[in-house]
Amino acid sequence: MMNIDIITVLPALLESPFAHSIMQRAQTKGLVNIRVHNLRDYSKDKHKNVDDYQYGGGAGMVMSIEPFANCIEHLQKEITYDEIIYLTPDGETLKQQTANELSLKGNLLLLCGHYKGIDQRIRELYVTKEISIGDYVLSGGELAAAVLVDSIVRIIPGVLSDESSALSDSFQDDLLSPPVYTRPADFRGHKVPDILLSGNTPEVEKWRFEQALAHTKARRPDLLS
Ligand code: 6GU
Repeated sequence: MMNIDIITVLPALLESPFAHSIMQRAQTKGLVNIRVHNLRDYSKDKHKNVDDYQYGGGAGMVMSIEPFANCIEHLQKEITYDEIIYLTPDGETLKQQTANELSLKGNLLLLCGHYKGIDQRIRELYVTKEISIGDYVLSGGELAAAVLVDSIVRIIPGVLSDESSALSDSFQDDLLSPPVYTRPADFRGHKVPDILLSGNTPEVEKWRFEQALAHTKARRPDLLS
C-alpha cells in the first residue's frame, strides 16, 4: 500500500479533494493511505507560530524550519519516504511522466508552503524533489498538492476499474484524446459521426487515432515534435 503524507497549515483545504470518487475508492480499496498533517501541531512556539520575518528584510513572512523539521522527523520514525516533495512554482513542471513514476513509489511526503516561501534550509536538508503544476502563482501549495496526488493516485494499478482507461488518457502517448459521444445519436440535427455507429471496431480505432492526431496538431503541435 502506498502512503502519501501531506504537511500543511490549511488541512481543511485538503479534505474534500480526496473524499470523493476515484480518490475515495483508492483509499477504500486499501491501495493508498492519504494523511494530512497540521504543521501548527508541530510548532513549539507558545503562539503556535509557523512563520517569521525574513532575514535581510522585505515584505512577507517565511515559514520556519523548526515546525517542518519536527513534523518530518516525527513522521520518519514510522515511515521511510521515497521522495519528500516541496510544491513550489520554481520546481520542475508536473508532466504525466512524473505522475507515472511517482505512482510506482511506496511512500511520499508532500510539503505545502505559504507566504513568501519556506526557509531554504528545509529544501536543502529534507526535500528530494520540487514540483510546480504550471507557470502561474497560487497562494499556497495545497491546491497544487491536491492536483499532484490526484494525478498519481488515479493511475495506481487497481484504482481504475477499467484498467485500460488510464492508458488511453490524453498525454499518456503524447496525443490529446479524440472526441467522444453518447446517446442520443441525433441531438437537434447534430449527429454522432456515422463511423461510431458502424460497429466496425478496427475502423473506429483508426478514426479515433486520426482524430487524436488532427486534434493534437491543431492544439498542441509541441507534443508531436
Ligand atoms: Cl506547486 N505552488 C504555488 N504556490 N504556486 C504554484 C505552484 C505551486 N505550481 C504552480 N503555481
